Amino acid sequence: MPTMKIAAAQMGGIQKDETREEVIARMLTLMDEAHAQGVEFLAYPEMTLTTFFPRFYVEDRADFDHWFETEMPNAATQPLFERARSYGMGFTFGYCELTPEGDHFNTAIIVSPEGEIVLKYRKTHLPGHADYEPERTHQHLEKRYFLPGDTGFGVVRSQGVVMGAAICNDRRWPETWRVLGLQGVELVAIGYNTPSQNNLSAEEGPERRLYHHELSVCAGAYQNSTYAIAVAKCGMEDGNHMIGGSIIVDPDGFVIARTEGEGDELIVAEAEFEKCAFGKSTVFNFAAHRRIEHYDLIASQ
Ligand code: CDT
Repeated sequence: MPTMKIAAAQMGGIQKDETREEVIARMLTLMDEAHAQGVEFLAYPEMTLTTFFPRFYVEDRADFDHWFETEMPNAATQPLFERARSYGMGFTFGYCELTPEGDHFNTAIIVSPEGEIVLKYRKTHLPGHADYEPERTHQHLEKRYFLPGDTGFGVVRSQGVVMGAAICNDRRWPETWRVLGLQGVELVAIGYNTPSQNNLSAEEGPERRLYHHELSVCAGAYQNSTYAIAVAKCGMEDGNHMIGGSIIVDPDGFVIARTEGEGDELIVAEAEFEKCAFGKSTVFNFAAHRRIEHYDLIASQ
């Protein structure tokens, strides 16, 4: 089993008027830094190329098509693919995808060190709402701008490791992790944009959201004996705050690297993938211990 340096490239806020080229320049700076530290796999956040626009309401959702990519790679992102290939580095990032059929998805891709897109994942669990809700202090309109993903949770063996992807809200759902775990996943990459402002409960806030984020990722990694990289776009974005707290978690559920700030920041960890085998062959040996005769409700409701 390979040992590999893996990293999270946390990104500070991407402002509304920031161009794709400006964002890619920031991503390249982090990639260069990663390469200098010997990183072989690098994860960027959900919706890396744009601001988190679901906080904004527009009547005609087509007015927001400019936030979406119609092809990948494209002229703006090509330099990222080329730099990674020159470094022999695999990577993953999230972006907004507009398909030739006119469908809109919140998407993440995993790219091999040869520059091939080896996995495409479209976000399954879309939080928020589809229409303007005046009682909210902050809108969260993912259900307006995206369709629920149609890919399901696939995995791919890349760089000798079974890799899978999830996006932001997916990390809070044990179903996400277990479907990946059942396919033997060893590395889950999760990008997120988690607003710290709360709309509906005075008790929620950045501290509690950070806690629930970390709780979800550590539990998912432990219960499926997999490494996880959870990487934020965070800090102030268009006057709104999003939590940081990017982490790399080992198959025992321990955080082995974490960011300190809320800006562009790289964290690196050494992943010893043979460590995934212990949990997968003992307490989380699914074939030996699961009792699927009692799990029907999970898939039927
Ligand atoms: N982008 C995204 O999915 N954000 C949601 C916000 C939910 S508020 C607790 C998330 O799950 O982080």
